[in-house]
Amino acid sequence: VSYSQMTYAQRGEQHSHPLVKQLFATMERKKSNLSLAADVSTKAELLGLADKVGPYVCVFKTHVDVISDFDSDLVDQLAALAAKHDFLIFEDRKFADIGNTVKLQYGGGMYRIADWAHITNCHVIPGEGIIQGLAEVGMPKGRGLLLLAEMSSKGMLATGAYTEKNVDMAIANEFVIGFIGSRRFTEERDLITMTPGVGLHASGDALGQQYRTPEMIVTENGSDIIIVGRGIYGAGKDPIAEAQRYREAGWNAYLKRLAQ
Ligand code: BMP
Repeated sequence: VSYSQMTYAQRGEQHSHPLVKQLFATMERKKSNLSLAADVSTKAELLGLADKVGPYVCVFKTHVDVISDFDSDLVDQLAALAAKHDFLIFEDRKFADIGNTVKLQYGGGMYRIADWAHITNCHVIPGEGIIQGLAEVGMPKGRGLLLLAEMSSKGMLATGAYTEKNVDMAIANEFVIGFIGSRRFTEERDLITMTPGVGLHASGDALGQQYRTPEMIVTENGSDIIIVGRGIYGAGKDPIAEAQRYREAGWNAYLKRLAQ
């Protein structure tokens, strides 16, 4: 039986990676396969969004390098909100350098990402050394890595043999817990997929983003988690109401998949 036919709870019980076990348990507890892409530019906005939308998401996705007043208190407060609302933190860093450099970028600098982000991600353009470098920092801390097997934007180049290479590298490296992409990629090791570019209405933006619905992504394509940003907090929206709506849409798409 395919993992896409199993419940998140069942998959959590049999998964070998403690972080993924925790993720699936959280998803089941909160009945949420929704991740918020919190692309706001100040500390106050980020923490405000985490406190409001936190109850409805399993993963809170950040781009810390767009926060104009970043400081270490921000990550302390974000960690406290993660405990309060029961979600994991994913820093969408998209590392893309040689192993030695990404080790420095992941563990150090002003962001110290490995100290607070449960999940991060990378491009495999540099070859397998990037995964090994990140693993040296993240594995001892119990973190997990996603590979960008595909992207959501128009004209993206991660296709065909490149995507397949991502899958091979993910299977071979214990630190990898899954992919960013539009679908389930493999039945090996129950590697998860998280999908950005999800929207109930909009078809895209002026800079190449393309949106698909939760049903296309979760029911038809077998992805595990939908990532939604502007659909929830965009101009004129009520973030709590939209988060509830996307949570329900994502969960119903999952229930529909199980019933197929
Ligand atoms: P929005 O729903 O507002 O379009 O935001 C999508 C989020 O997902 C952004 O944070 C973006 O950086 C991220 N993302 C994406 O859109 N496509 C990808 O292929 C990979 C991403 O990380």
